[in-house]
Amino acid sequence: NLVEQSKRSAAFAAVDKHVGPTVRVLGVGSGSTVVYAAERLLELKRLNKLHPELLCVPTSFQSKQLIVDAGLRASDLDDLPELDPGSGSFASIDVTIDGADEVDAELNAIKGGGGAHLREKLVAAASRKLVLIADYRKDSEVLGDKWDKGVPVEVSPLAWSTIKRQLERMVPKSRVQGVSTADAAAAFEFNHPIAVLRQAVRKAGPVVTDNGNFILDVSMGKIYDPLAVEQLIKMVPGVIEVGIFSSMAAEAWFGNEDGSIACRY
Ligand code: DER
Repeated sequence: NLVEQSKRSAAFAAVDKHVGPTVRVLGVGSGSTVVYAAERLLELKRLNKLHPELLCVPTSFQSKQLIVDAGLRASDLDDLPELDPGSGSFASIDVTIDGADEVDAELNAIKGGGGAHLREKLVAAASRKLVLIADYRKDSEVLGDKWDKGVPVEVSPLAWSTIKRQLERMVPKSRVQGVSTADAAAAFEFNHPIAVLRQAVRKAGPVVTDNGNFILDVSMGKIYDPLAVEQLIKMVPGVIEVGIFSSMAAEAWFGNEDGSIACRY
């Protein structure tokens, strides 16, 4: 169908552009779009177009399965040396290819629809370059405009209901140094965010992430200042990671409805 075809087009284009014989360490994201990236990696491997010693860094149990099923070698993030010792960068991964739930005009992204955003952000942060791949439904101007399931927030199960209450009291106009609240711009749309504990479908009770935590999906409408919101949420005690990736992606590849491919960078 159109959506799956557009995921596949974006995934193939991004892998072909970024994963060649010189890539030694590749971060592999999670979700359904990355499945097509793994399909392309398997093809390239068969064509001997990959580095013979290519190491792939997973971002979830699912991602690890994709790597193994593609006949590639998986490595843990903390087993890897830094690529450019002595430089400003601490990167240990050449490039990471990952999906997204929504990408705005400045390449900020909402991630975590698949519940993998903690390890995805760790791997992305350790990468020289993060490349997002998505179907046309994710191609947006402002976060929260197309993705209406809220911002995924991984939280400690110990205090999830307290954290829920705190997140629902977040104020759109947080006081900016020296600027009165009245003049501060709104960081997000809703006056009263709604935080919902993500329930599992094929298991009774809440979703438990690969890391043993819960997820609160926080609906706050349009997100005008992703970095401010990411910081605001991250400061709440017990929040482990926020599914807002502010200014982390270098490129985003979208499969369009008409079969064409667009790359935002
Ligand atoms: O959970 C995640 O972060 C995934 O990357 C998600 O954002 C994209 O999943 P999809 O490719 O199945 O839409």
